[in-house]
Amino acid sequence: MLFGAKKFCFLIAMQVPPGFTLHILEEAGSTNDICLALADAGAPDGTVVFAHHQTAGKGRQGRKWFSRPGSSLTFSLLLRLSIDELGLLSRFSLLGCSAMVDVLAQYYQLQGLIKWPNDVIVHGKKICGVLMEALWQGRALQAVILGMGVNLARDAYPPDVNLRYPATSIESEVGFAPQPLELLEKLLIMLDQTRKNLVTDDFMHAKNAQLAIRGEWVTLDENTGEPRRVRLLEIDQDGGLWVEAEDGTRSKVYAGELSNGSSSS
Ligand code: BT5
Repeated sequence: MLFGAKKFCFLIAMQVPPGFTLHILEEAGSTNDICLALADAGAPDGTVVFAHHQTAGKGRQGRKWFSRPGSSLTFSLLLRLSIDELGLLSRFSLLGCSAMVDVLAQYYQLQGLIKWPNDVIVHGKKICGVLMEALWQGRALQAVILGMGVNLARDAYPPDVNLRYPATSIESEVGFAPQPLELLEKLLIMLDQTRKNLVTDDFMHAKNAQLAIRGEWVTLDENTGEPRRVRLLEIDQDGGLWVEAEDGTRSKVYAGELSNGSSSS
């Protein structure tokens, strides 16, 4: 079994945009894990692993990502960073979110917003999650893996699980569900375009315009055991999030979970 993939399917039902190499799998545990293994074996920038059925999809900190064949898009993209991009690692989750927001606007007339650090929400509900992982050799960054899960149809996630944040799908929002490979093609083109702007100062200004719950009070859980109430200010050039505490002090955070107070799986 190659890299944990059960079956490789070589029927390519989409135009692969220039610069990308697409691996289509019938079934995989986690496309991120397969992409990490391909990166470790020397696969180039632009390698994409797509799975019709992802059986062990993961989020951050060991959380699960739910998906369903035909109703979800699950894929991972391998990026080898240029010298200019190397100092901007923290912008790469935003790259995935930003491309998704732009695809939602351009093709589905939906206003998506970036819920820092790695979600896209529509009408206050999560439609897409991004999982960025890095492959290191000692202190040298070898590759970045950008894994994205998108809810296409209403049944993309089980109705009976208690998610950390309310969820939605493209079908729930616009009345139809795109085909997974159709959306993948749109997203890859957008990821490629957006990546060209990643190194510019304007990138963060543009992302702040897409930031969800900006200016609002939320609960920030930084895994310290003591979640705190903060007001969301803006994302800094380095990808950190400026927040204001109830006593007016400002600080920048680099990891954490924002919620309205309730949480679960
Ligand atoms: C994420 O993590 O949202 C990142 C999800 C990335 C999934 C993709 S699929 C392709 C690639 N291969 C992988 O193995 N992963 C990536 P996080 O912010 O930690 O959120 C995880 C939480 O989202 C879970 O604990 C659930 O509460 C919730 N969740 C799970 N599935 C969901 C879904 N389909 N829609 C909305 N929320 C979901």
